[in-house]
Amino acid sequence: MTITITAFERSPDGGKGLARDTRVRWALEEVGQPYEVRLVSFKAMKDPAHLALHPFGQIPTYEEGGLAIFETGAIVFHIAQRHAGLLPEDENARARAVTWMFAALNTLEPPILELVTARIFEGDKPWAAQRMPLVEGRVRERLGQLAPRLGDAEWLDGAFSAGDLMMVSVLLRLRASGILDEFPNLAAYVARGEARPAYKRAFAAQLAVNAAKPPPG
Ligand SMILES: N[C@@H](CCC(=O)N[C@@H](CS)C(=O)NCC(=O)O)C(=O)O
Repeated sequence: MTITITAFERSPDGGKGLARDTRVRWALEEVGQPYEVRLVSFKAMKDPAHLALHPFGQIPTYEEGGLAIFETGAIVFHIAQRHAGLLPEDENARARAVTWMFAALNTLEPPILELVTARIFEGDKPWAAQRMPLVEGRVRERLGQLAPRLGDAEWLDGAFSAGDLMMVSVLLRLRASGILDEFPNLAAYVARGEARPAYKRAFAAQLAVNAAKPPPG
């Protein structure tokens, strides 16, 4: 059955790989599943046809036969459950890998997104300078907890898993802030993720869509 995902027709990041279709592409590359991509404009994302797939009018979505789902956590989990390569066989290890997926999305991503919003969309507000240390502090607190847990390990819990895929994807959003580099083992962890051939293929695929296009105006 053909897998079709949606992605930005023109990503606001111009192809830096930060749009969330990249993590879905990465998961599909890790498990060796071919996929098709339907590109959608910002306008089309709010049209009824797309809203039927994604009630919040966002990307990515995932369609396969009669199945249509959204939310990258659910999509990557679905891919990982259905195909070997992203979740361990051992039940307990599997539960721990899923735990790291949730930790990435529920515990790390919210303060990181808050920082991205503060830097990109609120930087010109009169209160921005006063608020920024608070927002950065919340990110540093989480990274300061994650870093000793990872320690010198290659991945968060044994072999690379969907938990690492999600954690690396979330941490990548921090790179522009410089904060990731304050935690050398986390920066190295992210670099290991980016060095995976499957990530490189996913990155190249989204870049091919965006490279030649100006960001949406
Ligand atoms: N929690 C959702 C977030 C999806 C999301 O924020 N998608 C962004 C692109 S990375 C989007 O579509 N933004 C456009 C919009 O919200 O109008 C997920 O993980 O899939």
